[in-house]
Formats: sequence, C-alpha cells, structure tokens
Amino acid sequence: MRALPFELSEYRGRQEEFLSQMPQDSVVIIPNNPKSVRSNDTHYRYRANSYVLYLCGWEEPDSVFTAVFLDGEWKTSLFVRPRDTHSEIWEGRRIGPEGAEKGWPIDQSFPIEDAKEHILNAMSLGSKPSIIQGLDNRIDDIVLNQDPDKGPVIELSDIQDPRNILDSMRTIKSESEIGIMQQAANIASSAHVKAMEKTFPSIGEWQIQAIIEGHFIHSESQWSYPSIVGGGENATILHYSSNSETIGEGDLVLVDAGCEVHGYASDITRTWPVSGKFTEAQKEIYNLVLEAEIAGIEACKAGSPWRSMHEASSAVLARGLVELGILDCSESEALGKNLDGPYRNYFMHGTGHLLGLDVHDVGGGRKGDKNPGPVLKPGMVVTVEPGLYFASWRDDVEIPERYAGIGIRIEDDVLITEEGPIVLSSGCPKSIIEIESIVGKSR
Ligand SMILES: [Mn+2]
Repeated sequence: MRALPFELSEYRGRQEEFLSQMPQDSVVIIPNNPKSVRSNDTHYRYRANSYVLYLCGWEEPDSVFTAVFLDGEWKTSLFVRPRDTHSEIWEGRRIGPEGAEKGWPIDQSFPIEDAKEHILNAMSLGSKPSIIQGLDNRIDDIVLNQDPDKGPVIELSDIQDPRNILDSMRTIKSESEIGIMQQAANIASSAHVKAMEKTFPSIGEWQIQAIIEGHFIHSESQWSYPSIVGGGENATILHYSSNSETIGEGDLVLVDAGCEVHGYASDITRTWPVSGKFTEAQKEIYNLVLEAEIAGIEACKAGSPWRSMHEASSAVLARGLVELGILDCSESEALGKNLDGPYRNYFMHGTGHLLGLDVHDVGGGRKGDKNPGPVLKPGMVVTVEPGLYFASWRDDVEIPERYAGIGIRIEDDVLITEEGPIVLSSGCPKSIIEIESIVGKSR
C-alpha cells in the first residue's frame, strides 16, 4: 500500500479552503473514476480521478468523497470498497472503511453501498447536491433519479457544480506539490536525454517510445498521456500516436512525452535529428521555434495576462516566417490583428496550458474552455510549447520546398514565481549544440 504523498494536514487545508467557499446547504459529491474495460474481463490500468486525489489522495476505484454541513461544521466522508477476502485474493488487498478512517484525511468512511442512502438522506434534509457529474453514472443516478419515498425530486437547476472553486484552487501549487512536479519533470527530462543518446538513423518510432516509457517505469512512474514519437513528416501531425514507422536518415524526430508522479504530470517536447546533425533548413526552423519558446518562457511573469506567452511566442514566429521568406508580407500582417494572421498556417495550436494533476490541467486557457485563462500567479505551472509544421501534402497553404516535411515543437514546464519563471524541465537540453553532442552517443 502506497503512502500518501502529502501530510494529512495539507489535504485538510485544501478541504477547508474549498468547503469554506461552499454554501452550507450543500451536499458535496465527488465520485472517483470507475474502472474501464479494455477487453472482456481485462481493465485499463486504474487512474483515480484528479479531484479525489487532490482532496484526499484515495486511489481505489468504486469510491466517492462527500461533505455535508452538520451541527456547525463540515463533515467529510469517503465511501469505499469494503474488505472482502474472496475479491482481495483475486484483485489485491483493499484498505476498507476502517483503514480509510485511520490513514486518510477524512472524518468517516463507509462501504460504497451506503453512499446512496447517505446522499439521499442529506438531500431529504434540504441539502442541495454539488456534484461533479459525468464521472460515474451510478453516482449521478442517485442524484437524478431520487427515490420518491425519500424526499422531493430535485430540480435540475438546484444541482451545483463544485469545480469552479476546486479548479482555481488547483491552479496554485503548494511547495510540496511543486516538489513532486519537479520530480516528474526530472524523470521526463532524463527519459528524453536517454532517447537522444540511443537514437540512430532508421530507428523505429516505437523504439524511441520504448526507451522513454521504459525509463518512466524504471523510475516508478508512468506516462501522463500517450507518448507522441513522430519521425519526419509524422511530426507535422499534432496528435500522432501510432509510433509505428521507421525514421528516415536525414529526418528529425519530434518526441512529446511526459510522466506522472503521485498523479502530477510533466509534459516535455524535444525535436532532434536521428543522424545527430541538423541540416541547414532544419536549423533555420529549429532556431526560430527555440527563440519563440524562450520568448514565451520570459513572458511567464506573475501578474501577466494568460495570453502574454502566446503573444510573445507568436510575435517571434511571425517575424521569423517573414525573414525566412516563407510569408511574403509585413510582420504585422503575418501576425494579424487578433493573432490570427497567416503565421497560423504553420503554428495551429496554443502556446501552452496549465499543468498539474491533469496534463491539460483545469483552470482554463485552452481552446473551447469557458475560462479564457487566468492571470499568471506565483505557484502556477504552465507549459510553453510553440511549434512550426510544414506538411508537404497540404495544398491549402503555401509549403516552401526547402522546409517541406519539417515539424518542430519545443516544450518546457514552467513555474511562475514572484522572481520570474523557473523552468522545471531545464534538465532537458534544447540548444542545437547540446543536442548534436548527445544524439547517438550511446547507440
Ligand atoms: Mn503540452
């Protein structure tokens, strides 16, 4: 049984900060993720829900965290799988309610079977459910299909969502969370260096993946998202994940791979030549992306608006694309009034995202998010990851012959502090000189 990564008092502090912002007539309901079938009776490796990890560190499936306000104070409960010798023989030992009450930051614990009665009872006493829906249908159904004998059927408009409060709390990392995120960044940095060292011309993308993920497992970690290993033109596919081709001798490989430690993610991208030497054309694009990445990192200042890193990276890319003759217009036309100019033909994604218990962490800032992104504050961890992509097959935009087939992205994990940005992934080299000296060193 793994020990909790944080002191009980740290979890209690999070719960207190969260619940003090909740209306006292709520019953807070945060289900854990259910197990997920892979095939027939085998399951995907279980990953607990990030909100549950954040509030109480519970890692077993079939569980739900609740809180109700009773006799002048919030009382937290954790519903868990009960002890069961037969199941434990097959599936592994369970902590059970008695163990949960002893070692976890909660007031009381009960078998998961009791969750329904507990929730309905609180609702019948007038508490409005504040639930993260969509995690576990079985728990959603308790709230949505109430037992008419137990109390009034809840109005849908009375169901609250506690995520607004939790999400903004989760964006600010404590010292101990930052320590864990530094470990995750260190492991991923070493994995990238190992992969560079063992790269050779015509290596298979899957072989690089194996080196990277082998290092994660060796370090008692695991990937935080499926590794992207794209050789040559595959680097221009933003979510390439089949990792199934060999990489041509003169080609670059783009590796976007990170791991997690106690649920906290790292997320690093590096691009290197499998031969160990960049061509002149590759160097031109690489140095432009690197300059844009460094400008993005420098813009990660406490108090700056979320968009500042995207603006900084975009300005560098737009100027460079004009200077290299890829765009035939002025710098400001290339950039566009709303950062929507033709530089976006070659840089289609955002410059970064929040990082934490989820690799694309909660708190806003991503395309499609309701929250356009927070003002940068000390304790936030973000990624900075500009790129340029010239897919040779595209016929909707001009793809210059010289750069056709090149895809480059460089991504680091950056902690915001009052004293300026700290690059957690600084152990992963990114200059052309460093990369050329490492690639193929121990093939
Ligand atoms: Mn990323």
